[in-house]
Amino acid sequence: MTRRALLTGITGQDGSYLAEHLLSEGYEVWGLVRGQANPRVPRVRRLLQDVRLVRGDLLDQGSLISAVEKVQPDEVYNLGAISFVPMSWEQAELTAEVTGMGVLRMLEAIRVCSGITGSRGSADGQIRFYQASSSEMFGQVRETPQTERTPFHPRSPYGVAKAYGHFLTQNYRESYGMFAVSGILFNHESPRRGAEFVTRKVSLGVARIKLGMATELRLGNLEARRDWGYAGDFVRAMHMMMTAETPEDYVIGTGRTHSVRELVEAAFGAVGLDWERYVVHDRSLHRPAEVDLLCADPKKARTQLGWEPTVSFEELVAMMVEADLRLLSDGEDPDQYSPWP
Ligand code: NAP
Ligand code: G4F
Repeated sequence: MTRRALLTGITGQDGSYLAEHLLSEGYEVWGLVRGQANPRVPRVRRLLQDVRLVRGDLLDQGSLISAVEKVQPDEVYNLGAISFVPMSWEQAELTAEVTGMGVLRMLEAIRVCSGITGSRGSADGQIRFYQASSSEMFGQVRETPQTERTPFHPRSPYGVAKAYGHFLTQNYRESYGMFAVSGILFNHESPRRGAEFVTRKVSLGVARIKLGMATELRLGNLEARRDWGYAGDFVRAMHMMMTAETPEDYVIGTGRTHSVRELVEAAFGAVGLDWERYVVHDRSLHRPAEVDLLCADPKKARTQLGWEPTVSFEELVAMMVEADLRLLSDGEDPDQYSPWP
């Protein structure tokens, strides 16, 4: 029997990679799209021709119930969110509604459509649920590296909303016996990453400078450290969690950490330029509260799921810079209308 998956966040980075992966595994893939004329839908139609679309919004409970009823999925991947951390200070309430309460609405849609009314049923034959949790929940980290048992200390409204969604997913598993899992994913990037995130801002900035289209790149905190991996590797982990025998939460990351400064060095180095001649440190890009250091301990995913990342930090940076050189040379600029500095 063909398995059916419903993805929220299909127009985002992870939605596109996960859809491709699930299609390659023989799934029928459905993507939830919001809005009356969402400008990112034509890109999804171009990139993912075999994905079917269903309308709905994480802000609208009824639309999620209708989507689940229509698609009758075996698996639901909740990737939709306000995912840009600085935006979560500017629009904290919206972030709470989409990134936090959206998880409740999706879980409720599954619960209602599955007819789960009592407590602790059996997970057999139920719709399986994946929640896109985040290493931002660790925030001001209590220990390094971070594991599934590291306590949370979120530092942004986004991190707080993700922590709510994370605990709620655990709670539905414990309350209703649902097959509901959270992947605590560390930063993962690709040529499809949004231009507002630092890796893509850097790869686009380097490509513009190399092509003579810009003379400087303005960045905030160069000392922050992240565990950056490749999105294509990380979506495989999502699917592995959902097809495991038991529903459990996993930390997914490479186990290596680099500073923004090292990212910049590697990206400019990939095209033979000295970053110090072009990067301008801009204090206005610092955050009200920063997450200084993230580094995963992915041992549980390695031993229980057999998951391994395949792309190194250096390969990832080179891949992104090369892709942006090609894109800009072809006359495209994904950052053209970005509202973010
Ligand atoms: P992304 O590129 O920013 O995509 C976010 C998606 O959420 C978009 O498809 C967007 O759709 C959708 N969305 C926003 N508001 C919505 C609403 N009201 N209803 C339904 N959908 C809505 O994010 P990503 O990098 O692919 O990340 C996927 C998920 O993983 C997110 O939940 C993110 O928080 C989480 N995460 C990401 C990382 C990472 O490093 N990438 C790490 C940990 C966790 P529109 O086109 O309609 O705006
Ligand atoms: O690329 P970023 O904006 O990603 P951030 O805040 O770590 O969040 C991403 O990863 C999370 C997982 O840990 C996800 F949950 C979340 O949805 C998102 O995908 O910033 C990375 C670091 C920060 O410390 C930031 O202060 O880069 C620093 N940075 C320095 N200059 C900058 C800039 N970030 C951005 N976006 N732009 C700058 O100019």
